[in-house]
Amino acid sequence: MGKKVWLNGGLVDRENAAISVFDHGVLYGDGVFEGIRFYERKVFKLDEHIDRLFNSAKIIMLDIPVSKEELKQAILLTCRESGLDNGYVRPVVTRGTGPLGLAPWKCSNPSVFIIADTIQLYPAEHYRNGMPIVTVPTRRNISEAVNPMIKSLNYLNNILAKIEAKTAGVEEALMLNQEGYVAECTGDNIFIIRKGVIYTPPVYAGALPGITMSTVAELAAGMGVNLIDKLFTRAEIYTADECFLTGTAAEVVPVISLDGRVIGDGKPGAITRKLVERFQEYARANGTPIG
Ligand code: PXG
Repeated sequence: MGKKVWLNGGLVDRENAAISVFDHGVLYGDGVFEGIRFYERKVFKLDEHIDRLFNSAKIIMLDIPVSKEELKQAILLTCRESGLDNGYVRPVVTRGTGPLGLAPWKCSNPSVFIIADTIQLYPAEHYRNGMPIVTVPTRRNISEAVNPMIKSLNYLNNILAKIEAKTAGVEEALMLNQEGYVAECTGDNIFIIRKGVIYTPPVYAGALPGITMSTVAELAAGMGVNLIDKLFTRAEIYTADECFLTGTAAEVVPVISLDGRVIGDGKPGAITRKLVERFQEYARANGTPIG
C-alpha cells in the first residue's frame, strides 16, 4: 500500500508529487487549502470543508478546476489509498504556473493536490490536564488586508505568532485583532465559559469560521448550554471559569492559563471536559465513509 498523493486528476507516488517552482502558490502563497480529519474510515464534515474551500477560492477569484463532487471523490480516494483508518487529509489549490509578476490572470492552470497523512498537534497530556497559552505581539490580519476568513496558503502571520509562542515556552498563541480584542489562536478558535454560558469571538473580530466550532455549538446545545458570539478582551479570559480551543487538528483542547494567569481552578473545567469527550465520540461516529 504505497501512500500516494492525488495531483491534478490522478494518484501519483509521493516522490513524484511535485509542483513547479513557477507555481504562484510557491512564489506568492497564492492559493487556498483545507484541513480535514478522517476517523474510523469516515471523513468528518467533508461537505462543510469543501464548501469552505470553494468559498476561500471565490474570495481570491480562483476557479477550482474540478467540481465539488469530483473533489469529494478524489478526497475519498486519497484517504482510501493511504491505508490509514484515522488521519488527516489536505486538499490544496494553487494559482498554477505563470510568469514572474503577481498577475494571477497570467496563470491558466490552477493545480489541485490532496495529501492524506497523520497529524498530531498537541501531546495527549494536554487533553487530560489542559495547556497554557500566551498572548503574542503579532496581531491577526485585518479584514481589509488578507481577510482571516480565507484559508489561504499565506499563513506567515500565524507562523510568526506560533514562533512567538514557542519562544515563550508554550505551544499555542492567543492572537488579538488591531483593536485589542481576542480573535483566535494560530490554528484554533478560542472559547471562554462564564456562569455556564460559552462565548467565542465573532468572525468579524478576525476568527476563521471554524467547522469544529459549529460542531461544538451543536454539542453544547444538546447539553443545554448556550454558545454566544461576543467581543472580549484578554482580561475576560484571565477571569473566566473555563477556556478551551477547537480546530480540526486540535479537536477540543482545554486551556488552563493565559499569560501566567491561572484560569478557573487551573484544571480543565466540567463543561470543557464533557465537550472534549462528546466531540471525540461524535467525530468517530459521524462522517462520509471512505469506502
Ligand atoms: N483558525 C485558524 C486560523 C485555522 O487555521 C481554525 C481556526 C479551526 O477551524 P476548523 O474548521 O479546523 O475547526 C483553523 C484550522 C495545521 C492545521 O496544519 C490547521 C487547521 C486545521 C487543520 C490543520 O496546523 N486550522
